[in-house]
Amino acid sequence: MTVELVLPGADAMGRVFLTWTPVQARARLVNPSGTADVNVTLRNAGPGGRLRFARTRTHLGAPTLSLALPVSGAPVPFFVAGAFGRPSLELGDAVIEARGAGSLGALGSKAVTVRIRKDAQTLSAAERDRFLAALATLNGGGSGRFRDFRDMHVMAAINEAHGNVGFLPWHRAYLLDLERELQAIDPSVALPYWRFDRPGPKVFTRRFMGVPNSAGRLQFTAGHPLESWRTDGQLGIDRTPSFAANAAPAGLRTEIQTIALGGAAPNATYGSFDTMEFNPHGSAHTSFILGFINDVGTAARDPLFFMLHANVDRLWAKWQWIHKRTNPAQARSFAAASPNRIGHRLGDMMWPWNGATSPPRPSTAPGGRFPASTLTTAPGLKPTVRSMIDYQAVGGAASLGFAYDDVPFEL
Ligand SMILES: [Cu+2]
Repeated sequence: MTVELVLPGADAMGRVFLTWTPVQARARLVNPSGTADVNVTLRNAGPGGRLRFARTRTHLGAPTLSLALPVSGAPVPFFVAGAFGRPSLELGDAVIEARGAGSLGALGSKAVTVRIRKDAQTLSAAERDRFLAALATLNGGGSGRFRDFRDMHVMAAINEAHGNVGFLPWHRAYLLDLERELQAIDPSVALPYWRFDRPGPKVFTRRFMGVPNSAGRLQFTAGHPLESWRTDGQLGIDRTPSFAANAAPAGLRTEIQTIALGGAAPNATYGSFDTMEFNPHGSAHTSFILGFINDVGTAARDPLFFMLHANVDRLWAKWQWIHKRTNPAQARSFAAASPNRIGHRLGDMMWPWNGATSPPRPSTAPGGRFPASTLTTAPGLKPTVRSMIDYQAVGGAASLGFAYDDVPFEL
């Protein structure tokens, strides 16, 4: 007699990835012995990531859950989510075990991965190196698919993504597109974020994001995956911080100050919060003396740009959680585009994923449609601004399949 545990969203190799958002799974008896129902307890048995279980869709799951499994083999539904604060370090290091009473012992298990975007400063060496290797593969020495991401973030596209209310949703989609490409290379990878209001002594090293030489060209340890990084036909990355290695950039709003931009509860408003596009976001971009990252037209040549934007997105996510601003139908969760610009209104499909190439859109749409994920049906091939708002599916639709290490799922 065994217990089969089935979770949704398995990839072609049967691997399952979770975030903090609960998903409905099911357990059932296979080849039951005897004629009575069997009581089992679901529990954590993995060495790394931790899980929470519940009978209903809630953020209040518990580390164990008792289920009575019918002898008929009928499946019993339950909910499972990553346990906030305990993400995976390695693929499949979170294990659900179904245990019967007494001598029955373990009757079934399922390994899953709690895949979460983490503070780059806290990554294990293995996590850091897998991220760098996946980035380098995507770049392919200048001839890989990274070129599309470079081409999406150019001056010709500035109005699609900047200077208006769609700034945060557009960059959320852009990061998720990149993250899905990285995960197609190595499914253990989640995009790390650079917490630019704090020192990053483990980030600005030759092992991770590089240290500039006197000409402002980044230097890495020998054999580092980014040694072969090439964009726009040019080998290497130009970036010289204006801040000391053990300090944060000066003049940036802290996380608390950034979140306060939206105003106080209960009236906190997206239309005020999104002024964070200038400080801290813009200020973080210009906290380098020399660097691709200083300028909209060249920023995407620098891998750090994506970690900078992951932090911008995390700040939005945190503001959304603190003020419960995840419902796009609620006025304070978003704001009217001003000026009324296409691509920035809730129902607008975003370039380049919509393929639009006639004015006022740019004349090219690099990268094609938005990549699918086995994890979730969202956001679809042509994401709208609206589809980026409830990324954790607090409202119950499909999540976007990512989460941050310090922003829980809460109903
Ligand atoms: Cu941008």
